[in-house]
Amino acid sequence: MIKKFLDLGYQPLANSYVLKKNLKHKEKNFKLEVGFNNKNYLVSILKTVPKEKMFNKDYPYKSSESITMKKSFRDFAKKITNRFKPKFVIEIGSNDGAFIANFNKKQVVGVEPCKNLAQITKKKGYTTYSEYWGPKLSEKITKYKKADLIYSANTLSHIENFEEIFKSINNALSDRGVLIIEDPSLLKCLQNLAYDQFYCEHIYVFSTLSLREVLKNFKLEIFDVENTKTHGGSNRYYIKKNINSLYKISNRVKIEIKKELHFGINKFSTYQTFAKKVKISKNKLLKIFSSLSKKKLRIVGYGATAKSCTVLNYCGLGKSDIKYFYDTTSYKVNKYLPGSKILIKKYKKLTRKEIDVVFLGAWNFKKEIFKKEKQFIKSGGKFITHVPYPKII
Ligand code: JHZ
Repeated sequence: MIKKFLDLGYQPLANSYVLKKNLKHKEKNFKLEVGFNNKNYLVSILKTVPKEKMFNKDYPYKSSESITMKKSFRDFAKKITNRFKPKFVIEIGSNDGAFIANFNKKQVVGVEPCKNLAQITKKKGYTTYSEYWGPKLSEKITKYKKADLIYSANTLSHIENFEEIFKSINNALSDRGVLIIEDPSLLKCLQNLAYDQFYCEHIYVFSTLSLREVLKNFKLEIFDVENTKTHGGSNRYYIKKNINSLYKISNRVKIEIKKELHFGINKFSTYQTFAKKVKISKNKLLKIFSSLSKKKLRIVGYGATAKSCTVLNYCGLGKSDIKYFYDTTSYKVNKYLPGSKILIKKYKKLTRKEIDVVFLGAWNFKKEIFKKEKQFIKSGGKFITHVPYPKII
């Protein structure tokens, strides 16, 4: 049974940035509630939005916007090439190609339903299917040759129907093949009080425990797991078919599940505590904004993320709190954040001439951003973050 534990209010679609001419139009909102399933330990949002409304030709998010992400994909591609020596690789959710760019064009196929993104890798000569992953597509791609490596980062947690995902993966993967998936870690999300990991696109936030339960239904099993720093703390799961005896189940899987159980990831009370702390976090963040506004400080945002949408709309922060956001993504520039309708400006190096305090929408890139904005920090510029608790840095 799925039991609700968190109510983040009515929210617009997180990646639907608003054009100036549509500012007066009423946006479609949906109720963002999060629940826990005590049978398979899955944490999911309760009301989902049709995929066509979210993942289409206007999808704004590009993985290559960050140096950190590009490097992380490059290093990882090298690592798995050495470890598994794959001959045929499929990436589900290839975005703008940050991962597949590291492979030979004949060796890799991308799947990317957002046509604007698929176009980028197609133009570079990479075979890219601009369709939703599912049984038909998996059969089409692997009719003559099964994949010995399937990779999917920040995508499978965005697909509601497990039959669609994992049955198709089982069909597309060779018996000795490996599936590697990477998604935000539920344990990290709970520990960091990162409630902004919940929005329309993140249907699930997986734990090792819950993913292991789900995979059982599809004759798949996790044989290794790694914690990564991306997106505020993610897990990279190495998965194989049950019948594949090439890989032994690593002790790391046991250790990770032990860690999760120790935190209480299998208990509803853990999520009730989390929800209480989220409310406290909201109040603290509002207090910080109100004290800064009394001092008449100039506050802007940095990184108009999907996560920011949840925070701003849940906390009721708007134009009077944050003058504008900076973002490097050209598609987002000169549009407005959904719900809060804060303007997004083309990124410019931060200077004290214009700005006193910066709200870190892309808190997951804090290190990269602080490195870039050394001068601003040196000259007394400050940042506000809400993760793991609201504070001024
Ligand atoms: P970032 C998206 O979430 C949506 P978001 C999606 N659902 C998901 O799961 C994750 O990505 C993977 C900008 N930026 O990665 C670029 C700067 O302006 O936290 C991006 O717009 N300057 C698929 O949106 C945003 O911040 C910088 O220096 O929460 C980062 O978005 C850097 C580093 C980033 O994902």
